[in-house]
Amino acid sequence: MMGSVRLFAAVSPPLAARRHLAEALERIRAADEPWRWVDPPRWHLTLAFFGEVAEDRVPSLVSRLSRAVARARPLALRLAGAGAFDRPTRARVLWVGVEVREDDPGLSLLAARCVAAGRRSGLAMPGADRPFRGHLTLARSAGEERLDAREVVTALADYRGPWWTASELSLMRSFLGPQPRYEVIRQWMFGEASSERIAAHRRPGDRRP
Ligand code: 2AM
Repeated sequence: MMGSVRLFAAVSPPLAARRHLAEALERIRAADEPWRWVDPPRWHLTLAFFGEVAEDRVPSLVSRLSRAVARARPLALRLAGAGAFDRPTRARVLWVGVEVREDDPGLSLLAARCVAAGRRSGLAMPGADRPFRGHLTLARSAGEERLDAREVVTALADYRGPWWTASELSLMRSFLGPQPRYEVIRQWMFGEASSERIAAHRRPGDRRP
């Protein structure tokens, strides 16, 4: 029987951005216990969620993604502001936003190309009909519970992290559990499909060797 893997494509904030945000969260976290907070090393910006991918579709997805990334150019990003899904009064997901310098459309363009890569590989692309909203998930409610996130969202509304240059896309595998675990399957530098390298056993946020 053929297996499947749960995959998504993401951009990982560098250590400086993680540290800055982790510091800003310290006060807030202590005050809000009902949230299940995501550990900073697992923080990422999802560009496309592929869902469960049958193993025989993975090679097609990998080669299409590598071509999509080859067309991307480095972008200046910072984490900024906050929000909640579905909405702050009844929230299941608490997130910080991402700001792209000079509203460079490159990030949403790359996200759209990743979604297209999934569709052309025959994937159903759950949820991809909604417009791309760049965000980094900070916390989730336990189960299906809806929480009042107004206080946290207000506390983070003016948050602005340090700028960084995003230049790498990761294809990540997700292992479900109380705290989902992620593994990097492939990484590509923007504009350099030929430099694809296999980087198993690394999580976003791990230091480079
Ligand atoms: P989230 O950050 O908003 O929770 C791995 O599950 C990643 O894929 C998460 O970052 C998650 O987004 C994202 N994702 C997008 N759509 C999803 C979906 N329909 N189901 C699960 N995860 C999804």
